[in-house]
Amino acid sequence: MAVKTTKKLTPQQEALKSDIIGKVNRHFGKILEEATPHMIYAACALTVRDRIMEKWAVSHQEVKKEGSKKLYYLSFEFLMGRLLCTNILNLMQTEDYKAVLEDLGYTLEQVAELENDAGLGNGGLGRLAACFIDSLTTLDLPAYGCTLRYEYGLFRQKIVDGYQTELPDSWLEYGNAWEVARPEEAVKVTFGGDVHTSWENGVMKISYSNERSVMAMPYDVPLCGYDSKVVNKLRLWSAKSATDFDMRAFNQGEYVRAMEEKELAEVISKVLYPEDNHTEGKELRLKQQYFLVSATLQWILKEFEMRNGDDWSLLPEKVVIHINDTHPTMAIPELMRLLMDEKGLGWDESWDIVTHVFAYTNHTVMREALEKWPQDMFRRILPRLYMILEEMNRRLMERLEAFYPGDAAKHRYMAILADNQVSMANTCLASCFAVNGVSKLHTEILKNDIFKDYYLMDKERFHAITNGITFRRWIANCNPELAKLIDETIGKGWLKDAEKLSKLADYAEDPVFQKKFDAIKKSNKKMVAEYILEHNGIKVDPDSIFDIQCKRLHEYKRQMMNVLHIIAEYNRILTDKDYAESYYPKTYIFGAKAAPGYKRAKLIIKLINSVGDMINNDARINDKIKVVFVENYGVSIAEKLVTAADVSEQISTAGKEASGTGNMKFMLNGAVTVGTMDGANVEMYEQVGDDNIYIFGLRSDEVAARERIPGGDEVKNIYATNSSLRHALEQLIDGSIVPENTNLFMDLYNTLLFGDYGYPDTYMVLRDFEDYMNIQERISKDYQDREKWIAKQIMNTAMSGYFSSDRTIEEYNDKIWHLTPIK
Ligand code: 26Q
Repeated sequence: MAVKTTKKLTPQQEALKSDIIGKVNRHFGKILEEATPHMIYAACALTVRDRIMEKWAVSHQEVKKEGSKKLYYLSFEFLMGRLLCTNILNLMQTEDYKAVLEDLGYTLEQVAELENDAGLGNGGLGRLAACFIDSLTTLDLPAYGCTLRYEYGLFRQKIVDGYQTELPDSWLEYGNAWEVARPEEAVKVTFGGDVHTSWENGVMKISYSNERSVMAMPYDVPLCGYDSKVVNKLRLWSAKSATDFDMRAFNQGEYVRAMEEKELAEVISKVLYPEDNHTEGKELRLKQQYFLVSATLQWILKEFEMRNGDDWSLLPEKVVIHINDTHPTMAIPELMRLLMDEKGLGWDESWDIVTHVFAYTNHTVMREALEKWPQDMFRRILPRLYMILEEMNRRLMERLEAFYPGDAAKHRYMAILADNQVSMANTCLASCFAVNGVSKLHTEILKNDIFKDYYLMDKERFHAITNGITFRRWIANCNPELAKLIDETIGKGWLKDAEKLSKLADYAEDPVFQKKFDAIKKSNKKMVAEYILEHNGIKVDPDSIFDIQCKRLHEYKRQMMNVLHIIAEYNRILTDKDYAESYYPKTYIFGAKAAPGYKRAKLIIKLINSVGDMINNDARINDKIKVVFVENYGVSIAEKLVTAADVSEQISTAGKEASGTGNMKFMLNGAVTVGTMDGANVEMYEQVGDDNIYIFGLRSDEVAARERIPGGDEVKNIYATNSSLRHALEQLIDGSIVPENTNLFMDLYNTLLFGDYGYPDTYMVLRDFEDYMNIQERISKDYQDREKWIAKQIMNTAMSGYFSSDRTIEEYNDKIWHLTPIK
């Protein structure tokens, strides 16, 4: 731990210090000298939580007094990462905590590192939800995030012999300092059984038999905004056996059976499904979905009733519910159920309310990610919801017949229920008052392609809202030196008004500013080099070009193209003397988790590691190329990597990456992007202009045209004419990379050249390769013109203001939510 400083504390800091010591005493029963670093962390977190709680009490009263409309953001993922530093920053107390901890012999960074990441998400979609809640709160908008309290978040990745292995992420093992349990607000969620209908005075009554119930127990994490008085919360629902609440089973002597049921019930919130951009019809996932949705809606209605009584027609004025991708779609039929079966409303009245309450965001156009459930499974687990979907579908068919008369094929693929499947996207499209894509290009694809026929029925409902990231985490916290330099150069306002960053453009060519900017990048690169040395045992040169691709591993993201290109560069260094002499050293850094069942993605991880072993240990290369795979990529590792990149790899097949948000994090921290015209890259290009981004490859319409034909001839021709690509491909299967197992990468070779269903090169890796190779060569050259390059980096930071999630949230609010900021 750090050496104690002797700086004098201010009275406020003295008070904070005794608060922290007080927590150590009272919470852990220890004196300061006996406290472990982890206790110091927890004590700090508890003092922060106290401060947020004080604000919360006030903010809560304001919302109540004003009767404000509220947003409930439903998401199966909230990838929060660590909370200590963001909370302290948002409370504007970073300097105080730093000083006090130093006085106690620690640094804030050391203490912050002791917090487990809350890894309750797979990737982009989950991290977006986390950025949104920060911006919502900072903009004083009343909002709740709602998700599951997974006991295990996204698995921990351990690389063994170059292969990914998965370990459980037991993030709650030391408890969670931020959450507050609310047992008094637990609700019951019911599954399965038989539904009985009867009529009483002309009103349909629903009853159940043989159903099973699970209790949903809420835990609240209060969240404060940056320099704001508002406190919002993230509500995490945890599954608890109903027998804990209802002791009947015990009285009947069924102790063991009761315990078995307890296990079965509590498994619901046990673990986050680790697939992203892919769905599989797993029963437990279906149960998770209903569990979150039903618990949340019961709570929403209870809160509404407390404030507004039972005039349910006011619900759309007071409540907006956002569905983060289709995963919480069951909220729609569940609200129908609650309004009809529990509150006694008729179908038409309920439908009128439901269709004014829900908004839906789509995050992917990948076919395998469009959620569909087998009808039998759905009916068995959620019989009443299924009945409601049947009626929704019947009425939908009438609407479709009116709009598209006689077009049975169209009705069928637009249906909620068809081909023995329940379509979640169609359920949303049939019910939500707003639908949006997450970048301009992505929204165009929704409107003109995958949701075209719904778009034509009601165009006004569709919105393009480009994603964003919170600048508080993604620069102020992760790159404090750069944030400080910006403060000194253009003043402080930019953290709340990101467009102000554009003033930095005036300094892009200023030698003094350039020098400072470059020194910060260099020092971040040194820090990452140390991290790599410690964790990978690989020595990398901070003066080399840091070229980074970190994101989930997926074929469409094309880590494969990156590796093939590295192999080609390596070959060329070995064979072309002039090239070798002029080659500017490069460090290629990867970070990626693969879904545990995605074999090919896992093989690509092995390939990256094997190529790394081959190159890093080849003396002939003379350390000119290093390839590093950073294990267990997640939010906290991203916070380091994004600050240290010279080149940011955003190379997905055009049309496939809905937006991307990692691209924005790198840009903000002054990396130059090499990318395709995909997702938000297109808008980054618009912001920085041709000189400050490296765009290559097929455009999305060109990709789409190629997807309509098998494309074998084109691929064969590339194979025949591009010898460096051909050579790299052959090395996949000739034992060059892993001599003891020649066949290891055969599947990768085959899928590129022959494809899975007669469509070779599904993701256009081969077809974009040459363009990629050329642009990489240009980057290496341009990097060496230091002044020009640093100017490009500065321009990237300067023009990134548009990608603040504050802007994104303002757009959602103007176009969709219509919330009023709390005074
Ligand atoms: C669904 C059903 C069953 C199991 C898993 C899933 C599932 C889980 C996660 C399906 C998809 C996801 C995640 C999708 C995702 O992260 N999409 C990304 O969203 C980002 C935020 O909008 C975009 O920037 C990315 O482009 C997009 O890939």
